[in-house]
Amino acid sequence: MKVSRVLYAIAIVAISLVMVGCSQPPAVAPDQLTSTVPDAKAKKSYKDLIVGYVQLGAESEWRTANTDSVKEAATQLGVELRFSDAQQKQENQISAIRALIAQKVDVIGVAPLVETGWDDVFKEAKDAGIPIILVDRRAAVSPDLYVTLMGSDFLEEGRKAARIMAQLTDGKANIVELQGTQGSAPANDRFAGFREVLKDYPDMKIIDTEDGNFTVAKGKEVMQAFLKAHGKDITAVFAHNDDMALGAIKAIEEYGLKPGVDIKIVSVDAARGAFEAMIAGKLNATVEGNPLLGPEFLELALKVVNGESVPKWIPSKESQFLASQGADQLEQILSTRKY
Ligand code: GYE
Repeated sequence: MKVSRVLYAIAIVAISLVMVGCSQPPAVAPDQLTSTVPDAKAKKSYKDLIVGYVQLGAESEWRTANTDSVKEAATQLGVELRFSDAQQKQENQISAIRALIAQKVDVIGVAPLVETGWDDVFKEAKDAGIPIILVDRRAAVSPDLYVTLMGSDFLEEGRKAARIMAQLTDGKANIVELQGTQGSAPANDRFAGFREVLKDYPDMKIIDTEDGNFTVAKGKEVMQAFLKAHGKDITAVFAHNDDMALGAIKAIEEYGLKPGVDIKIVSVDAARGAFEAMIAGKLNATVEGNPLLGPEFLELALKVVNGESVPKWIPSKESQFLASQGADQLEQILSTRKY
């Protein structure tokens, strides 16, 4: 039959192709493959990467979410991560970077505590051929001392907070400000961005401002001092992060006033504690800052180590949340969030 003859022919061709495949040597022996392409340096994969991450501390919910994100991403991708926590001390960050240089890691991620004071140690990394990736916070160094910065637009966060505050107070407020760690990029920029917008609102006045170091404890302590000095004159609080706002909420309650009602409060980060406070009506709004940078940081690290070009700044995509959205909606949003 014609069909069986065709099938027979196909089978013969297939068998002979397989036999040719088995008996023929490969066109190029495996060990010759690289030498035929003279300057093709073997690309690294995640499994070959050794990455240092010089975290600045564990001062806030945002920070611990950032740490978890980097650690989880490293485990998932099989990257060897050398992590250190500097406990909010720049000298600890500097010695951690030096140790990583000595260990000859492939790349170092740094979340700089403050903006200044990095030139020497970043230069040491550069001289050792180890790229620096700035994660989250900026450092005031010459652009050739780091490959890229990934993180938020802190200036815009300050502006957003001021616009929300203007709406909440109809453009009339006596504001006290809880600043983040003195000299840090987010504190410097949130301070400046907030004031930039306030120029358009002559009846919104900053009556006091103090460093609250981005922590609940310091936020509470500074707010207590503000209340002692200004009492009921205070109508609004701008906290550079949620943790300080949570501390301020406690101080206001202890003082006998209603946070979120008697005193309007706007903060930055949009971490879990802030959502809970908004749902309870004690915080009026939070501007989002995304700490979940781990996967993208490691993707960048791999690209950089493999010589691929990357943008000098990779801004985070961020939103804002208001207590006026209502508890139901906020609860629903919170259930989808990791931090
Ligand atoms: O807002 C704060 C943290 O650098 C964006 O640091 C980060 C800030 C964040 O301590 O909660």
